[in-house]
Amino acid sequence: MNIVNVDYDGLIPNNVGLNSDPRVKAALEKWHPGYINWWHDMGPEGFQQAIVYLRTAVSVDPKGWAKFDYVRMPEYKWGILLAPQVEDRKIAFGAHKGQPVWQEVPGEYRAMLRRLIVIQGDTEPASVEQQRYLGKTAPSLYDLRNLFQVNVEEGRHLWAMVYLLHKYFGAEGREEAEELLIRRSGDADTPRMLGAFNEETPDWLSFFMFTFFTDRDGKMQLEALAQSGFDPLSRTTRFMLTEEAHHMFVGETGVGRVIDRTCSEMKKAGIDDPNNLTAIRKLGVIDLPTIQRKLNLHYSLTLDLFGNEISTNAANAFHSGMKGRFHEDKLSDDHKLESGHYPVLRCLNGKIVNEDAPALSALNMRLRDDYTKECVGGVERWNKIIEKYGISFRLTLPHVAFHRHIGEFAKVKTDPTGTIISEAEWEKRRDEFLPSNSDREYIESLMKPEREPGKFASWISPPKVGIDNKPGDFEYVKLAG
Ligand code: BYC
Repeated sequence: MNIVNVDYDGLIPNNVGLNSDPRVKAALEKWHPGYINWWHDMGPEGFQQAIVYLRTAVSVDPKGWAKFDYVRMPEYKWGILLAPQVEDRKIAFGAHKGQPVWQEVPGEYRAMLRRLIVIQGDTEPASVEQQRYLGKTAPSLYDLRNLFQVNVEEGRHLWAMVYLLHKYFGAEGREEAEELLIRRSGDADTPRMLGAFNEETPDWLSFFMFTFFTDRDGKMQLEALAQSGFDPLSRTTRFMLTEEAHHMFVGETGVGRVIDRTCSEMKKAGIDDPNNLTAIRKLGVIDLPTIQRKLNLHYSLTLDLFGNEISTNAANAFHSGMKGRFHEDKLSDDHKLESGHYPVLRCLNGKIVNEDAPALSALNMRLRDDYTKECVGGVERWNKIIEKYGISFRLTLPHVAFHRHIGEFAKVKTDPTGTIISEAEWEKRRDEFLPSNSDREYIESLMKPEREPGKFASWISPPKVGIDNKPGDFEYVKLAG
C-alpha cells in the first residue's frame, strides 16, 4: 500500500488499505447508502444537480494533496485519508509518556476514546445541516463554491471519524456510526451533541463568523487530538487539519470582505460616523456595530465548545494520552502536569476572579486561551481594514464571561466588557450586545442571490484572488437547468 497516494478504484477512496480489510470495507460499504441519503436529505438544498468546481483530496503529500475539478456534489469522492505514519512515534504526554503509541485501542480508555471520536464526528454533519439553506442566497458563485467546498469536506471529516468507529470499536462503533446519521442539528428530540451545533446559521455573515470562530474551535480540538497517543486518531486528525485551514480562510476573508465593502461605501457616501445606521443601511451594506454584535454572538457560542473551565474529563483525556494540548510537541514542561497550576477565570461569590487551578484540571481553559489568542489576531487584521479607510471604529472580542451557557459564567449575566449585570439589565440591553430582530431582518433583506460569474452582492467586496488562481469571472458553479 502506498500511504501517500490514494486508492481511487473502489467505492471509498482511501489510503488505509481497505481492500485488504474486508470486514471494515463491508461495514463502510453498508454505511455508505445511509450517508448518501443523509446528504440528499440534509446537504445543500436545491444544489444536488449543480456542477461545482471543488477540491478533492487525492494524496496526503503536503506538497500536492488535492486536485480541482467540476463535480456534482453527491458524486464527490468522500475518502478516508490518514497522514503518513511517523516511525517510532512515542506518546508525548500523560502517564504513558515515552511509550510507543497505540495502534489498537487500549482497553481501559476505550469508552473515553469512543466518546471523543463520536463528539468530533457529530459536529461535522451538524455544520452541513446548519448551512443547508445558504446556497439559495449566496452573494456570488465564488462564495457558493466555497460554501460547498466546506460542506463536502465536513462530510469527509464525518467519514474520517466513522472509519475509526468501524475499524476499532466493533458493534458499538457501528451503532455510533448509525446514530451520527440520525441526530439532526436543532431537532427537539434528536439534537446534535454540542450546543453551538444546534444553533441556526441564518445568513452569510453568520456563515463567515461560524467558519472563522467555530471552525477554529475545530482546528484547536483537532490539534489537541492530533497529539493523541492513539496513532490512528492522530493520523486522521492531522490530515483533517490540512482541509480545515481553507474553512477558516473562508471565514476570515469573508468577514474581511464584508467590512471592506461597508467601509468603502461609507467613504464614498461621505459618512464618517459608524453609528449612523440609518444612513449606512441605505447604502445596502452591513454597519460595523451589527458586525460587532454578530461577532459577540459567534465568539461566545464557540467558547462554550471548550467545555467547563475545570474538567475531570479533560484531565483524564490528557493523563491517559488520548488528547494533548495545542502544540504539545513544542511545549517545554514535563508533559505530565501532575504538579503545577494554570490561572483560571472563575465566578466566585458573584465576582469574576483569577484563581490558580491544578494544571491537569484546567486543560479546557488552556486550550480556550490558545484559541482566543488566535481569534485576537484575526480581529486585529479586520481592524486594519477599518483603519485603512480612516473610520474610527474597532472590533473587539467580548469578555469570556459574556453570554455563556457552559462553565463558570453560565450562571451570571455580563455585558461584553465582563461587568456582571442583573437579569433585568440584560433583558433591557440585550439588543445592544447581540443581533436584534431588526438587525436580523435587515441582514435578511440583503440576502439576495448573485448568480452571474464575476458579480457580487452589494454588501460584500470581491476576493483579492480566485480559488485555484482562477480569473474573477470564472464560473465556479454551473447551475442545473
Ligand atoms: N454543549 O467535563 P466537561 C469542529 C458536556 S468543532 C453541550 O467540561 P469536556 C467543527 C460534556 O459533554 C470541535 N454539552 O466536558 C467546527 C460533559 O457531558 P457528560 C469538535 C457540553 O469533555 C465547525 C459535561 O458537559 N470536537 O470540529 O472536558 C464545523 C461536562 O463537561 C458542552 C471536539 O469537541 C457543550 N458545548 O469538554 C465542523 C473534540 N461542553 O459527558 C466541525 C472532542 C461540555 O458528562 N470533545 N458539555 O454527559 C472534547 O474534547 C470534549 O468533549 C469537549 C467538552 C471539549 C467538547
